[in-house]
Amino acid sequence: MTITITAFENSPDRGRGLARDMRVRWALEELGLPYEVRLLSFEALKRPEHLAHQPFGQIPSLEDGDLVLFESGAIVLHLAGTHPGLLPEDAHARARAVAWLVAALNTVEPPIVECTMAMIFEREQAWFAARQPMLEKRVQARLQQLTASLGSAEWLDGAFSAGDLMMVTVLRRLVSSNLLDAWPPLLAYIARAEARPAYQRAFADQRAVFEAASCAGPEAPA
Ligand code: GTB
Repeated sequence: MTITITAFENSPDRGRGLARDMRVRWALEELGLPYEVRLLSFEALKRPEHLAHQPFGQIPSLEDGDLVLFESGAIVLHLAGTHPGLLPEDAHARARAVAWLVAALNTVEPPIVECTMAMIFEREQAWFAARQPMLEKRVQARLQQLTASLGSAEWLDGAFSAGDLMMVTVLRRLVSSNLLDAWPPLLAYIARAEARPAYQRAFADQRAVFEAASCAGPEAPA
């Protein structure tokens, strides 16, 4: 039975692959699994049919046979746990790869989201100038620690894994800021990941949704 995922019909990221369906698309491509995409409007996200699949009214969700799943981390772990290619066979190496995936979502993504959301939505607030340096400092602390962990290695722990996949999608949220500029090893790490054929296919597929929507009607809000 074909796997189905959900994604924005009209993504606010304008085809830059920053929405969280990208990590699921990329995992599916790495694993060589065919899939279909159900595109949803913002209104459709909040309808009972979708809330039955994703209780917070968000994308992505996944249908895989009888299984309906939400949360991009749980979805990538499910796919990586049921098909070979994104988690090592060795139990300890597998546990460490899972740790990197959880670290991406739980330790690295929160300060990045807080900082980038402030840049996008809070710039006009009176307190923005006072608060932003603190938010950027928190992001830089994580980037410094991640750079130290990566060292001169290609990937975070041996072969490319679901941990790297998740970490790169999290770091990519910073690409339109200058916050990665001080960390050339992380820029190279992201570039290595983006060069993977599976990433390229996933990126092109989500980009095609944006291009089709741009041809079809008015531009989505930035
Ligand atoms: N923890 C959940 C997961 O990992 O699956 C979070 C899912 C989530 O935040 N989904 C967002 C969503 O559906 C889309 S990805 N939002 C609609 C809503 O909450 O009503 C977040 C996102 C959106 C836009 C950009 N962008 O424009 O750059 C980047 C990321």
